[in-house]
Amino acid sequence: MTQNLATIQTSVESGVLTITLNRPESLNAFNEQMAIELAGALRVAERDDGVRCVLLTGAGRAFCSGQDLAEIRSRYSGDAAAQQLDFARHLREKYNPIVQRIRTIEKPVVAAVNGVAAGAGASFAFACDLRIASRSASFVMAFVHVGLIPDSGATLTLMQHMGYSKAAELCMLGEKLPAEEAYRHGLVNKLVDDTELASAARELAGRLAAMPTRAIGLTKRALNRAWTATLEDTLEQEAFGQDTAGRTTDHREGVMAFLEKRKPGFIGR
Ligand code: LHQ
Repeated sequence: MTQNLATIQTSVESGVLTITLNRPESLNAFNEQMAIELAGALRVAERDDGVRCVLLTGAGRAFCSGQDLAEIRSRYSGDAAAQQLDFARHLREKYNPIVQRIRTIEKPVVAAVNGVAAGAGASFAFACDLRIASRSASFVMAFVHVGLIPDSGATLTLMQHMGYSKAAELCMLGEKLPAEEAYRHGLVNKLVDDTELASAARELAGRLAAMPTRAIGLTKRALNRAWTATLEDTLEQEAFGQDTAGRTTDHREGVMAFLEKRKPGFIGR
């Protein structure tokens, strides 16, 4: 079932919710309407048991060019202090809820990076669990070129994926990072030819959607918490997660399938 909203397109197939950012004329620049629609789609994904993987991609030649700079042009006529306050609220209301939901939804979220991902558009891709990219894709920490700092979680997520040194280089110089190089640095999980991206992304997302969703969600929670936790906290988080995963039908199915030498049929519960 495909749904066309003003700025995004969504479709669900075999447990995969594909969200396509759909403002190709501005390289899928993120505006107020997209903030509402993307947050809404992620909310639905979180609640709907039929969705077992989310795939985020862009229409046309880009993934997302970040904040729609044309939309905020009018803000530059006011005084500097007022603009500062606006920026913080803008982030808290429009961007942060999306990044939070991508990171906390207990289902795998995959970015299919089909072209340039710039500014907050890159941050959205970094927030996803996995990134599959086409060879012509790229990442640009464009913030510095407009006198801003990286936002939407990128100061943490980029460093998690690449380490401080490379993250600092990309953020401070704002140079374009081609997908091939991103792949070599571990930022991109899988690199494919442009013509193969859509099918390879569908294949990867489909594979994830057929896996034990509860276990994957609890794994994601444990991985995210481990960043700021002590070993003691981590062991406790794993014990909690394992206790929950261990009570699922999918756990039982996985063990029985192994013992009976057959392929498991996971149902996501
Ligand atoms: C765009 C955009 C765009 C509008 C391309 N907006 N039209 C948070 C809090 C509050 C405020 C500020 O921001 C943030 C977070 C952020 O995301 S800050 C960073 C915002 N993004 C950028 O600074 C990136 C701006 N875009 C670019 O640097 C380039 O367009 C990239 C490197 C993405 C792609 O370059 P090209 O492949 O050479 O494409 P292009 O520049 O020719 O763009 C194609 C069209 O898309 C063009 O329109 P036109 O009518 O001339 O064809 C651009 O104006 C439009 N476009 N990005 N963010």
